[in-house]
Parts: sequence; structure tokens; C-alpha cells
Amino acid sequence: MTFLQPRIVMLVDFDYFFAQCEELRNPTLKGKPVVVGMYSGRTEESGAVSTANYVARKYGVKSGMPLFLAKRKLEGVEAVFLPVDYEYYQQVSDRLMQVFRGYADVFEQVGIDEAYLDVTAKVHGSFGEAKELAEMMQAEVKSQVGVTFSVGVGPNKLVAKIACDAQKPDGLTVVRVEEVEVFLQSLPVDRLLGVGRKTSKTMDTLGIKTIGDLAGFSVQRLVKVFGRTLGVYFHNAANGVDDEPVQEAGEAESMSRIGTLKENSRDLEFILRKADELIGEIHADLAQKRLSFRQVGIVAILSDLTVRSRSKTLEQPTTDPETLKRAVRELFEKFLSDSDLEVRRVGVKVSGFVKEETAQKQLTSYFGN
Ligand code: DCP
Ligand code: CA
Ligand code: CA
Repeated sequence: MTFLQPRIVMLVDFDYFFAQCEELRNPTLKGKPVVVGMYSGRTEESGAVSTANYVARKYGVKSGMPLFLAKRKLEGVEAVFLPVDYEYYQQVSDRLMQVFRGYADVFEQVGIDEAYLDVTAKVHGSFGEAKELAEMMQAEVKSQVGVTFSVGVGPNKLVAKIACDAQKPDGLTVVRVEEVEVFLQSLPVDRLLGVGRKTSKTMDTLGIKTIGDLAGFSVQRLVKVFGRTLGVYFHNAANGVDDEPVQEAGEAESMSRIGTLKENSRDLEFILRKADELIGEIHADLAQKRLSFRQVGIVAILSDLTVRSRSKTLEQPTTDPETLKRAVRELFEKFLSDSDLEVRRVGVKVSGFVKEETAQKQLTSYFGN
């Protein structure tokens, strides 16, 4: 028996997002195969497919595929190839996210085209009402913004995510508590977050092909093979167990570290060595929480104990520690040229968080093939 309040969580994922944005600003594209590509610039044809609309997918075009291959698949077809216009997609995304925020008790954006909504209170804990809410959202956003998206509804984030992938585009899949086991059991294990190519190969050698196989596998053996954290995670995930709360990754949140210099100083490199230690700690913390940041700040506590700070906003949210180091260097450089007191303690702060599970995956898939 569980005493936890049952939750109702939705995952909303925009359909063929970059390509749908292109159709939104140019409706004459609808019905034609549309491929949005990331051109690397080395040669005219080099680069990879970011995404394609469902018309192009019928010809076998997929995200991550080299552009020349997509061109070959669409040979003789009147297809449209467009370069990524990230800024515009970001604007469309911001507008949509504002709308979804209004439907949720708690809202958590995950990347540019996905968000979790905890709607437990809003739908009075009823999956039936949650389904009606999702249908209303789909109708409203379609008529007001002209964009379609897919929704997964489940008792937690994990089930909602997998449910959302089950039917696309314009899909709605509701998995009630009592349906979780049957829903998951026949799906391939790599549908679970964290089961990549390598892990699913290992699982295959253990005779685990489906989520059901994994759910029935001994936890002790999983722990032996994958270690405690992962082994227990895989076991729970396969059984549809996930307690991660839907959490707003708000602008107001920040993460900071502060440290005292061995001696007061105005030497940039000396100060940055301390700052680098702090950045290392912040980076580890960010990676664990899967957050990207957009604002970088420094704090300097001076020899007379006055506190000074400087900050800057990056063009793109990032997780990259080198970008953070560069920004911190720039801020301290500027700071030292504005002040003539010695620095006693230094601090580094990041904020403007975005949960970036998807963005990360996209980047690795670009560079990984
Ligand atoms: N993206 C990318 N490179 C990839 C995968 C995705 O640049 N390898 C970008 C383009 C997508 C957006 O991220 O439009 C969202 O990714 P999704 O995986 O949600 O895919 P789509 O929204 O394109 O399609 P779907 O309808 O399957 O959700
Ligand atoms: Ca999508
Ligand atoms: Ca997505």
C-alpha cells in the first residue's frame, strides 16, 4: 500500500518542431517534404538533418542523417531544404510554453520543444479529466497558434514521456496507474531514458529485450552488472516507478560557490585559478541536475570587505565549463580594470537555468555520427 498522493503528469512534445515552425511562417510548405538542416559549411552539401516534417519522413528522412543522404532519398521529389533558424524556433517555443504554463499546477520546460505539466490538482486526480484537458489544449493551441503537438499522460514523468512517444503526430496517449505494467512490458528497453546503444547491447546479452524482460530481471544481478545507482534505476524504471517531481526550472534559481584566496591579490591568473576550482564544483552540480545556464556572474570581496559583482548573459544556454571559464575571465578582467583594491574572496554564480536533456542529446547525436 502506498500513502503517496497519486499524481497525474503530462508530457507535451511539439511535432516535427523545427519543420513545423517553418510551415507556420510559410503555410505553402504544407504538404511538401520539408527538411531543416544544420549546414556545417564545409561543402554545400555537408551537414546533418535537424528534423523533417512527416511528409519527408515517409521517404525515409530522419533527424541526424547526413544531408546528402536526405537529398538522395528525396531525389525527383519537390522537396524544400531549409537551414536552422534557431532564434525563430525559440520565439515560437516561448509563445507556446507561456500557453502551456497556464494549464499546469507545476510546469517544467525540458529543452526547446518539450514540457512536463503536473496537473493533479487541476484535474482533481482524475485521468478522465486529464484526457479532456489534453484534448482541449490540443484544440486550443491548434486554432490559436496553428501548431500540433503530442501528449502523454501518466502517473509520473517516466510513463508520461514514453506514452507521448507512443503516438505521433497530434497524438494523445493516456496510461492510467493500473495500465502501466501492460503498457510498458512489450516495448523495447531502449525506450527508457538512459538506455543507449551500449547499454541495450549489454542487456541483450543478458536476454533482456523488452521493458517487461527488464522488469522481471533480478535487481541483484542488475546491480552487479551496472552498479548500484544504475541497476536500481533500471529496475524501477522498467516497473514504471519514478518519483521525480515536476519542478519549475525558474529564472530566479541560481547556483554559486565562493572561496578565499590564499592572499589578497590583483593578479588575474591567480584569481582565476581559484575561480576555476569553483567552476569545477559548479559544473559537477549542473551536470548532476542536468541544467544549462544562461547567466554568469562573479563576486569579489575586496580587502576592505566591500562586495562587488558583475554579470553577463550568454547568447545560448550552455553546460560547457570552457564557456563558463571564458565568461568568468572576461568579467574579472573588466572588474580589475575598474577597481584598484585587492581581492580577498572570489565567487562564481550561474543562473537562468534550462533543463537540457533534449538539447544535450541533440548535440551528442550531431557529433557522434
Ligand atoms: N533536433 C536536432 N537534431 C536531432 C534531433 C532533434 O536538431 N538529432 C531538433 C529539431 C527538432 C527538435 O530538436 O525539431 C525537437 O526534437 P524531437 O526529437 O522532439 O523531434 P521533432 O520535434 O522534430 O519530431 P517529433 O514529431 O518526432 O517530436
Ligand atoms: Ca518534438
Ligand atoms: Ca522533443
